[in-house]
Parts: sequence; C-alpha cells; structure tokens
Amino acid sequence: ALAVQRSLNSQLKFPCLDRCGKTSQCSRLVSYLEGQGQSAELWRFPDRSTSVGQMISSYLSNTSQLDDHTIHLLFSANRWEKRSLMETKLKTGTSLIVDRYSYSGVAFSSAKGLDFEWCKAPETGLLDPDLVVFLDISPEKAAERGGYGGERYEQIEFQRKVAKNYEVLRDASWKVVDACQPIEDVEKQLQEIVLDCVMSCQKGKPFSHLWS
Ligand code: NYM
Repeated sequence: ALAVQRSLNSQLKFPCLDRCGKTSQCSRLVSYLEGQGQSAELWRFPDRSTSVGQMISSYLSNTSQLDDHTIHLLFSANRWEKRSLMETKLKTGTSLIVDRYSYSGVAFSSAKGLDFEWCKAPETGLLDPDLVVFLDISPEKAAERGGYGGERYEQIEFQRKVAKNYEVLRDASWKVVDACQPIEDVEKQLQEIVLDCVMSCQKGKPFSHLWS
C-alpha cells in the first residue's frame, strides 16, 4: 500500500547544532514558499504544545529530571503523535518545513552515551524527509551567538559530541549549508535548494520511511 501513496508535497528537515540560526531560517523559508504560491507550514520538534511536548519542555528547562532513555523515547513519541497529521498535510499538498526531526533525536541522545542503534530504533517507520538540510556551524562559533547556555545541552563539550554524531548520520543526500555566512546568503541558498525540492516532489513521489 505504501508504494502507491503519493507524497504530493515535500517535507524538509533541519537537524543542527543549537544556535545555528535554523529556527529563523525555517520561518523565512515558509514565507518564501508562500510568496511563490505554495502551501507551506512550519513545524518544529520538539512540539511543546502537546502533553508529551510539555514534559520535554520542562526537562529541557531543567524543571524536571528524567532518565536518558525515557526522555529519548518521549522525543520520539512526540514525533509519532504528529505522524498521521504530517501524512495528511503532505497528501493534501502542503509542504512542511520541519525544524529538527529524528536526526536531532539520535545525535543528542547518543551524545549522552546511549547506543546509537538503540536511539535510531524508535524512529523506524516515521516519514522519511524529501530533503535534509544541515546548517553547518562549529560548536565554538555557535557558542559565541547570543542566548547560548539557557537550556539543557547548550554546552560546548556536549555540542562537540552532537556534531560528531551528525557526521555519522549524514549521508550524501543531505544538503549542507554554511551557517556562518551572512543571514541573507544562507537564506538565498536555502530558497534555491528548497524550491527545487518542492517542485520535484509535486511530480508525485511515494512516501518512504526511516531509516531507508
Ligand atoms: N532535541 C531535539 C533532542 O535532544 N532530541 C530531539 O529529538 C529533538 C527534536 O532539544 N537542544 C534537543 C535539541 C535542542 C533541544 O530544540 C530543543 P530547539 O530546536 O532548541 O527548540
């Protein structure tokens, strides 16, 4: 059945280190796509609006403590609870710009020492993005940016480990954009890459699933 499902539109994922500028770039991208006459939505993981998302949010702000495995599974559950809506949106022709996804789940949790394959397992079967864009920034440069250090994980040593894990996850299909360029240059490059993907997905493309 999956082979006949068509992804009418595209979902594009941004896994990155903290403070790389992805959140503002993602929202600029949505405006850009809308300006091009496309239906597009900005999604973000964790989605802090659900009850699972609220547990994640209080963990990230250090208001609550959770076992590493438990929080990993909550991040994953937070994606699973949005999976069918994601599929519906795509089938009805809306492109989804997703600020973080399973790649962040694996990169961050395994940086704590959890087994890499164990971290990947609960993500199996979620929708595979049509495009993954990595906004590349060194942990050192990211740390120089404002607001760093407010939430759990925003420490340079930890981010170095996360960066290494993204390298392991990264394959040839990922588009890598240098996040240290001026914001407008990053924006321009993203627009080109993303519009290209949205156009090619409109021709109709079957859904695929992680980890393919
Ligand atoms: N994060 C995010 C995880 O540890 N696992 C996940 O599955 C996801 C989606 O949450 N430090 C971490 C990465 C970030 C933090 O993300 C919150 P953001 O993009 O800063 O709101």
